[in-house]
Amino acid sequence: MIRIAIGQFQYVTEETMLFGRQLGVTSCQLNWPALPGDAQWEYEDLLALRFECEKYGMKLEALENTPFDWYLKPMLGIDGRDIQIEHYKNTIRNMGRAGIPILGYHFMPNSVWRTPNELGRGGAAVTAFDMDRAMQFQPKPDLAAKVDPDITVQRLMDEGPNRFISEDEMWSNYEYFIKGVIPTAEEAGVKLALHPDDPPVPELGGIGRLFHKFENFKQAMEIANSEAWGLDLCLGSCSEMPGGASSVKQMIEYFGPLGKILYVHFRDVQGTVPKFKECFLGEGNYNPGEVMLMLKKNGFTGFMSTDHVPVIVNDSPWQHRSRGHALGYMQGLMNMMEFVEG
Ligand SMILES: [Mn+2]
Repeated sequence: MIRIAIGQFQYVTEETMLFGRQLGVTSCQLNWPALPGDAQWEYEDLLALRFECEKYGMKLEALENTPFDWYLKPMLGIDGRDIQIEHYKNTIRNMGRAGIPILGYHFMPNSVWRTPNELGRGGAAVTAFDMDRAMQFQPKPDLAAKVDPDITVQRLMDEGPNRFISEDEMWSNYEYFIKGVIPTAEEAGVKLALHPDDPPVPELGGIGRLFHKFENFKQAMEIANSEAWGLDLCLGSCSEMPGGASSVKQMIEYFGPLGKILYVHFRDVQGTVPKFKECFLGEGNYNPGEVMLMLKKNGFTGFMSTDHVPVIVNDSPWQHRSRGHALGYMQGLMNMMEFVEG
């Protein structure tokens, strides 16, 4: 049964949980929850987190992203990756025991890139990406000019390969990582949900990117070859891909019937790579009603979460106002969908 979740927060607080409940939401998903540990999450902490959500009448649907540096070495394919993979497997096992069924992850060693915010509707601040403006952060061929000496990935690259990492190498890193962890996920009854690259381009900062086009998700699914492999289908990231709405539809029509869409980030952008900006639902590349209906018709039965949202005037740090709009928008579409033949 398709359902809506609140997401994009690290701590379970009464305010967050009541906000969700009062808006009629009974599912939640945390991003890199603030739990103890510097390499893996422990069973007792995960169980306590789940119980804390349930105390407020919220189902804990998924955790999205362990801290990035817990699996940076496998992503970069450098020494120490086997130890990190062992810790990651322990986290998966502990999640399974604690009854948390999905772990979201991405495979971007240097993470999400944005250029400075732009103005959206009515002057709302929205995040944006413009490859022209990002070029200055691309390393020179000899890596003499550093991207950012403070970021962990640059430090690891200096210690490790100290050179570009090609898309081919990233494929080999992905294969090593996913084949290392997925048997454990199967045993533990936990599914691993892959988030697309954001922005979806083949390379940034000297590091190849894999999940920027349809064919590559298909390839990853074939490499993993497992019931535990699936997608965190970020509609925003898919909409950023060349083709915009047609990329979103292609992903849903292929992976939906295969049961590979584990959950959905419901957001959109205006424009596609090399230049786009985020926006409110209903003014982006795709029609939200059409896409939600398409998810249903293609067999999707998971949860849909808010993702990044535009910054509305006088909003809170977690953007309650903007999230309230996105959640209400989605709920209205859910209601309308009941009147449409599946
Ligand atoms: Mn997303």
